[in-house]
Amino acid sequence: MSTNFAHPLDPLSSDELSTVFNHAKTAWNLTERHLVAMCQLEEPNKAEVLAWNAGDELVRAARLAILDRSTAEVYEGVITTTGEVRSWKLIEGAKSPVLSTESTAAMAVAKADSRIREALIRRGVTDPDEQVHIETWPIGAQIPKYLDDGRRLVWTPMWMKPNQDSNMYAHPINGLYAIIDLQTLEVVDIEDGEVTPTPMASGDFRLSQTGGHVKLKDLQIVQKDGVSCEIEGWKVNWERWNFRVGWDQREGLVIHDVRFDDNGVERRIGYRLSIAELVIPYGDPSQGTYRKNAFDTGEYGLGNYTNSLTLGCDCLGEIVYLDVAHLTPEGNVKEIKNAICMHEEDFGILWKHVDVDGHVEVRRGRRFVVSSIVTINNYEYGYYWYFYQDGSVEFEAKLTGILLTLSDAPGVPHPSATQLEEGLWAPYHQHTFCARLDLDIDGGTNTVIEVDSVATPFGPENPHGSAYVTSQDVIKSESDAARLLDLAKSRYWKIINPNKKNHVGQPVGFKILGNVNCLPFADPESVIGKRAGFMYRHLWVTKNSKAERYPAGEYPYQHAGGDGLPRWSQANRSLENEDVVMWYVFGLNHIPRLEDWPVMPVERLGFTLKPVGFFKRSPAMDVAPSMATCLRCKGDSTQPCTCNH
Ligand SMILES: [Cu+2]
Repeated sequence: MSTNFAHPLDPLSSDELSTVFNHAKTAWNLTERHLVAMCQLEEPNKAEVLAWNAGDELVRAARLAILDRSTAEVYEGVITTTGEVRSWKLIEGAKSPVLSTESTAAMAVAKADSRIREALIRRGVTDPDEQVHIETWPIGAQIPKYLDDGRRLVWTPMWMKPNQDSNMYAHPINGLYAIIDLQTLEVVDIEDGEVTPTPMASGDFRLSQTGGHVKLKDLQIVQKDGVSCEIEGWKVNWERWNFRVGWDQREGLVIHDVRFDDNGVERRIGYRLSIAELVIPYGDPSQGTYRKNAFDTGEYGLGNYTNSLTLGCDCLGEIVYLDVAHLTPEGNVKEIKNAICMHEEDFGILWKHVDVDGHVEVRRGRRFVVSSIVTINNYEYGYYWYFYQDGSVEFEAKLTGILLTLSDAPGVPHPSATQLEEGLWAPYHQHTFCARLDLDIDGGTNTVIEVDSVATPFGPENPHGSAYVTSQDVIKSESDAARLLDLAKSRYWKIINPNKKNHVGQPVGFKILGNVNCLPFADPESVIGKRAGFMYRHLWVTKNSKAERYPAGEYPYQHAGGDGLPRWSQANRSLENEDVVMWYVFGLNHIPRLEDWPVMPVERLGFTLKPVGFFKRSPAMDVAPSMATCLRCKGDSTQPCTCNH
């Protein structure tokens, strides 16, 4: 039995993963025909976690989704590290995410198929084994009628790799796709359309190819007195913040139990914050693209693709890393070293004022960063959580990597794509994220309010025409809780604790502020529109339920649609002064630029949780001036610099 955890929300350790899998094998008679689709920490109930003290008894448990390859059925079970089975059942109609083992096998099957090989040779490939890379994608759109009998299918975009270090995305092979049954590993159909030239302009990006000749002087971030954080296992104390870092095979990075020390009073802000789904619908209707509507979280398990980070490259400064582990489909433990990076960053000035007599007060701001990066085929996603000295928490997604491409005969127009080179196109697409925010503002029961700014009509209340007021609309129940942003009203949403008032008699709260956002262009009646119905609103609020974890449901792969937030909301549960979850949907409408090629400079989007009436006044006032020696005034390093540089 393994007990190497310090807290109920610590991610499952390597020992715990292998222990639960061994128990599961015995308890559920798992054989080679079974694959682990997902293994997650079975988080105890919130009340149990909040009441837990170090040293208390706790039996840890894992939730496993098991794929039976012989029937393509999915079973889910919860089993403890002591071998006690808490549940085990068939999930009717569920389709497992594509597992790495299955992808590898499907690629080999496609490559070995004589029809594919001949079709590749017709397209100018001289060595199909060495010069072609095949990807296995879920069919994210209509499945051909004659194949739509419930089987799990992948289809296979293919790329030419003229040399081992070529960027294959510069050389998409057009008009050739295998459709493979993941269960039988049969090529059930081959779509072999028009033969068009494969674009051969280079997409090279390796240093050995680009030279990287633009150089700057070295920049070091040194904390000579050490870091300002204390990290005990997965718990972080920094500045007045404390929280726990978590990690999940499906969601990747998770933040738990966020608290802030407000002049000696520890106040709860968030219980569990994660990015619960990421879906990328593509907008080009051509054969090579219309099926590309991947749920990177729900269909792949984003955490599986977590990078091992490199000091000085991915992260700069005094870094603390955390390692994570997960189960492979075969049930082996895979460890990812340096999976999560934590450090402090200088973040410019926090606040400043020069008084009439010339007196200067200025504070430099610092932020604490927890981050992780995944690579899923062509794209990289960085998830960054920032904690600020003004009481704010920010999530930022960093999008980089390589544009997904298509090729076509020179001269054929693609109005839903950007031409990068002759015959090489980058289709328009949207990256749509959904954050699941189980916030607990000063306690477990909260209310969400929509705040609009509204101009007062000319008249006795507004004689000069400049007046405007805010109107507050309490989101009372779930039928009322799917909302859209409105620029004309400067709309925002806040979550308050109606039971706790600040010194001016208003309920304490936080608001959520997005930056970049968009709405989907896929028709709500399209396959992707139905499967990702959550995309059509920016905010959803639900009553907290442990069973409601992902906005498009537990198993979006080939799902008929309608699951997740649109379905749960129909229960129309009351949301006033309840334990609620806010789901914030934010997207980047990506119209590719030439400058996004061949590797896209980081694009950023996300949201900030800002206190509104949570504190009596700015918590940044308590921050001491920085004492670093100013290189310009060469000031005394025990005194704040006043030279204003
Ligand atoms: Cu993009």
